[in-house]
Amino acid sequence: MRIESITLRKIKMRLKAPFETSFGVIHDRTVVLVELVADGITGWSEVTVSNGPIFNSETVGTAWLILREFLAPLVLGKELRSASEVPGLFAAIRGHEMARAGFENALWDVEAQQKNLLLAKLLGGTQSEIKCGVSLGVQACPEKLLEIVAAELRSGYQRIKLKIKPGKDLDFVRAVRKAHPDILLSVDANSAYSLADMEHLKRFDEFNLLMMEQPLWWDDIANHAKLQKNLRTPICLDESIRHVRDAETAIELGAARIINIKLGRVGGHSSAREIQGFCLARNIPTWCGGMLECGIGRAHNIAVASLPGYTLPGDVSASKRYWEEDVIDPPVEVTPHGTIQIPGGPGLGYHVRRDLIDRWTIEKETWRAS
Ligand code: OSB
Ligand code: MG
Repeated sequence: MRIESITLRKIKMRLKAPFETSFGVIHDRTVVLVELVADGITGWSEVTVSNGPIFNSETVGTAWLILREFLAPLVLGKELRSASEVPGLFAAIRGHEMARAGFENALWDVEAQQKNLLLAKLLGGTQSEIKCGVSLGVQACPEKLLEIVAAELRSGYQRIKLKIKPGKDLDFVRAVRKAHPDILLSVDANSAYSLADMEHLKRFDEFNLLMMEQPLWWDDIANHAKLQKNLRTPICLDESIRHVRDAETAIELGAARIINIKLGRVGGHSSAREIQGFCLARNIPTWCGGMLECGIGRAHNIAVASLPGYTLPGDVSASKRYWEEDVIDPPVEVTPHGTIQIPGGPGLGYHVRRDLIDRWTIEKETWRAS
């Protein structure tokens, strides 16, 4: 595959409802999209950065800069046999996983189309449908949260994850557990606690949670190991896992019993596959996380979650939970039993709606191979 051109754009998309986490409230997303052309075939991907450095250190602005100044020159005009060669081209670049994933993942879409294969199949996917859960933002009061939980369970979702933060935690989780004694229930703190909160965090053990996601510092693995020794609830790491070596450290130290794999956070499909393979070999359950993606990122996530070892319901859910209108056709839909069917091929398996993307584009830049 010869990489002929790359177009980067920003599109503005407003969420149907604001999403509150311990790091703040998100009302809309500036979605960075990559459109990459190789051998006349167009591949798409989404750069899953937030507007500010609130989840990890990347932002819309840093991703754009790194993609333009450092990554684009390394791929433009290059002749590659497979998208799996992209991480090698980027080997000298430190960090900026979400930016790197942007180019690599778009090339995976091209490669799948060129081989007339569904991306899920090209990556080694074996499941015909994936299990879906929902991630619910922090709510004003437990009563409001209970209403939302009931509605999501009626839609069929197989696991409920509650965002928590100090002051909005035990009472909310207790109310949901009391109303639904048997559901798969988890919490995600997005690094809102410290080791000084050990006694407080131990109180979550009474709720029989599937997991507690990233309670401590975003960039810390060792202290999660100290916490896990004192908790019955399994810890799942999200923010702290950037590559397979982090997953290895976490598992060897006993810092996590479950790993959340996010395609952008780990730098793309090759890295996600390494982590998946590593966890599978060690019987560590994994699941696919989400970053409030538009349809393009969502389609990539669906492909990822079809691989072996993604045994727990993930955060990949229906387009209509986030957007009035999505940039893919059909939008992502969830079955009444809480799954997403893996689409037919080739490539992402969804049609990309360029008309909508063009209409919503607020900034665009194209680079061509000389
Ligand atoms: O920690 O998983 C997270 C959204 C934005 C940033 C971080 C996280 C999340 C979610 C939502 O939990 C997942 C989704 O519905 O896409
Ligand atoms: Mg998380």
